[in-house]
Amino acid sequence: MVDTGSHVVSCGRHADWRDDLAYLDCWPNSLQYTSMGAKPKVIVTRKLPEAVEARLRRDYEPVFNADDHVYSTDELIDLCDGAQALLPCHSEHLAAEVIARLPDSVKAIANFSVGVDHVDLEAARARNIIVTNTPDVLSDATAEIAMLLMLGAARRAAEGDRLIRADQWRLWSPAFMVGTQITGKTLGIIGMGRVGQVTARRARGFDMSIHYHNRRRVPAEIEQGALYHERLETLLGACDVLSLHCPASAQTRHLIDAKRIALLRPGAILVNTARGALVDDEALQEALRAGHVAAAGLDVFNDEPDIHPGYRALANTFLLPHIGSATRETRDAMGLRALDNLDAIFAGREPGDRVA
Ligand code: 8YV
Repeated sequence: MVDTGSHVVSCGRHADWRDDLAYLDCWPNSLQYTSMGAKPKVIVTRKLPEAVEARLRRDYEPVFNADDHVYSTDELIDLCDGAQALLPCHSEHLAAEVIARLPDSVKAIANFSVGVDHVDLEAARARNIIVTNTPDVLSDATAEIAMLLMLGAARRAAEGDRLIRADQWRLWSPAFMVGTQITGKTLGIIGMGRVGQVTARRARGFDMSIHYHNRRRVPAEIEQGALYHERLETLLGACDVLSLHCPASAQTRHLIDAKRIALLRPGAILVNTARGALVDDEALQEALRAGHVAAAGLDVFNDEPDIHPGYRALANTFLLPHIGSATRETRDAMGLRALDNLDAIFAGREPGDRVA
């Protein structure tokens, strides 16, 4: 055990989780600064909540991003010179080429996000860089947005709002702004992870029956009576509303394509709070134009914020700018969770949310 002041690090060869990474070989060098009493230097790529920045100032040597712009790769690499960790958001694309250019001093990437599709985990593993995420703490906030999207899309909320703002509301009639009721309908969930489970719970409050597709069937206490579809295809034909909650990866890219959209019930509603990459934009827009998909509620997009312009032209889309986790409570919790992970790493412990 090496006592490095505030940071205590185990150097024994028995230090299990680091063995497979040959982590100890580079660890002592990286800790010279702590044994001299210096705090680890952390590059914080975006503006974080005050409580999170205060803790960073107290326990680390943070380098903040004064105007909150998105760093170019060159800027990021230059900033990382002499840094021990990076605290990025999903706005930073840490592709293999970027990770390959990080200085050797960088030992950890503590993400301010649950999704890690913006980080090449293989490349990080190859360089013995530990990567963490922030699960759990954003499930409630994201499930709230899933419900908002469901209701907003089904009840034409954005259309109604636009009409009033444009001072074009002239009449009421029984045929005016008629939407789809979600109460009592069937909700299909793709990805019964943390956010999917909370969304299912909230939807039950609207008497919705829950069907789901997941890599594996979840235990009965999580299912709460939800019907498991081993094949995605059978789920598609069974639901009135489809909500996406699975991670983006090479395997799930354009999971919702023209062929699968055709399997949805006519008049189905699609909701996406996960990642834009799950959806083939052209195919969804075609189905929205044809009315096969009655409406879509989207919080995430391909290439955001430069989203496919076709969505703006469609009246039956309810669009939000990736605000799934954007509550004060959740953003604080995400930042503090990222710091818990960093604290563990710099104390030589296994971080709670390690993904690489
Ligand atoms: C966050 C998200 O706002 O955590 C995620 O994966 O998609 C979000 O809701 C975002 O990632 C912050 O970096």
